[in-house]
Amino acid sequence: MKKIKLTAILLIFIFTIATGCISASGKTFTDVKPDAWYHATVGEMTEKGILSGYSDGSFRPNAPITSAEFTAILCRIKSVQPKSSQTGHWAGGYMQSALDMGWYDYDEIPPTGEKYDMPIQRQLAVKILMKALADSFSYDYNIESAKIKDFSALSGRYYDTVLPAYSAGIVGGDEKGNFDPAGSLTRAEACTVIKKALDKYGIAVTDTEAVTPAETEKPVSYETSRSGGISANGDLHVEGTRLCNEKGEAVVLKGMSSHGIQWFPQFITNDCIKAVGDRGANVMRFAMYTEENGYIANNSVKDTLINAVDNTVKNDMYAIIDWHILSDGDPMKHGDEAEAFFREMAERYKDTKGVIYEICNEPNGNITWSSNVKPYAERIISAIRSIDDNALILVGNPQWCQDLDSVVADRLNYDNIMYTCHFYAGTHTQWLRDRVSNAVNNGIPIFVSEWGTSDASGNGGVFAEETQRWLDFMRANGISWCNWSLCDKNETSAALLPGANASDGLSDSELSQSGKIVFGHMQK
Ligand code: IDC
Repeated sequence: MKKIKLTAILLIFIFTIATGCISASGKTFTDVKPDAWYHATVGEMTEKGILSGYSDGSFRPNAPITSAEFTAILCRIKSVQPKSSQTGHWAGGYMQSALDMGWYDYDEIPPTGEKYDMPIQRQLAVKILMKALADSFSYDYNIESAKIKDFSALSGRYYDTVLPAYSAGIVGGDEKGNFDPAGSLTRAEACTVIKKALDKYGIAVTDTEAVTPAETEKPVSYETSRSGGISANGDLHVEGTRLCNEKGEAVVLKGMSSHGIQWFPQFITNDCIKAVGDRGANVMRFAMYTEENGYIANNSVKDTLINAVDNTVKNDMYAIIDWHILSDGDPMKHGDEAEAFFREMAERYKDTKGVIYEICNEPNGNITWSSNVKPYAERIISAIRSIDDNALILVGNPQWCQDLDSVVADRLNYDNIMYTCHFYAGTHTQWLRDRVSNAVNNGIPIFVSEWGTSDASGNGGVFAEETQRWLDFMRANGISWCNWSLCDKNETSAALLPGANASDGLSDSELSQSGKIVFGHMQK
């Protein structure tokens, strides 16, 4: 009985793979189903090489297209040559050419490059599309404007391109008749409007080089600037025991650690990260558990992590990628997986400022620094550094990051390394602060990448007095920190009360007792 059931499930699964994902052209994308409205168009556009899918086999039809992607596609269709550009951005040359040809104006996408990777507004996309491809701009104002239910939202500077596009049937509204001029354009919608314009103006695309997501996946650039953020400090490095910015000035990072991202992805959305930044944090740490249904059993948490890191950088905050070993405390256990993972992350973020690697959360159990953690660290650090030679890397140590004495006795032979100390105020007191002082006095740079106001279980307390001693100590020593944890779990270390909703910011009434203390110290 069991066998039959399993076979049936397997058959359904194989059937879905075989039929569910093939686009009209024969290109396969895991997320473009035959019954999707954009199925044929995406197939045709990718077959023609106008744009392509992602290396993981997806097309991400509902993801917004950026200014750089959309403009570069049209440049390539028109065989426009890229001009020289100072931005260092992959599409900088195309953006300059398009600007010079008047496809868009200086203020719409400033040539500094900082907005190239932001989603393009629909009204601007249609303007660029029409300037690039249209041979006629005729329209009747009364007829076309009446078609657009939210016409009042359309900026006047786009009338002479959006209204002709309506007239030519290249764009239409949504089911309610709205155009949503300031909204973003999805990749599937971009395919559709480009195809309609090509058909309408009889443009044959023969030899286009596709805009590949490999070009567009990196680097991420920030959209907001915060004091203490990446735009102010740039890439960080270590001088002596201090963390320093690009100018060599000492900096301190303060912020939140996520809880396990396999359990609480709702608190690492863009809105939530922004809310944390708006409360004064300049760093976010993402705890990607290896065990407990984390990365080893469920690789897809990596996508959640990447999304969160990208959003953190866009919010002008530093991002720590935490390989969160815990219930299995020997970092060597998943050394192969760790190395492959960190190589991938380093490739992805080598040109992005502000990404920090924490290679083993908390080694623990029957292991030692010199025989387990140090060799693991040497392996992972050299892998990351072979790709990004100045990446800032945080390294854990045995006894849940309290065995600093072993580090003092046998430190790693690399620059730009910080060693982590983790404390929970109800469990770890003056004796651990003494170890930190001893380490610092011996030239060991310390980063408190995780600490809690509770006891070591994540619950109990809040231990406000001991927390205050630790905060004063870290402040006096210029030690950077991340607090455990940004979630609404019913445990005292959680910064948010059960049911908190971060999509509209974080109000005082949503902060737990711990959250109030922690956020109260972000800017001090
Ligand atoms: C705790 C969480 C708790 C979860 C447990 C096991 O707060 O909800 O059930 O992990 O996954 C650490 C770890 C961190 C712990 C935290 C509190 O890095 O994962 O989170 N802690 O126990 N080290 C010391 C304490």
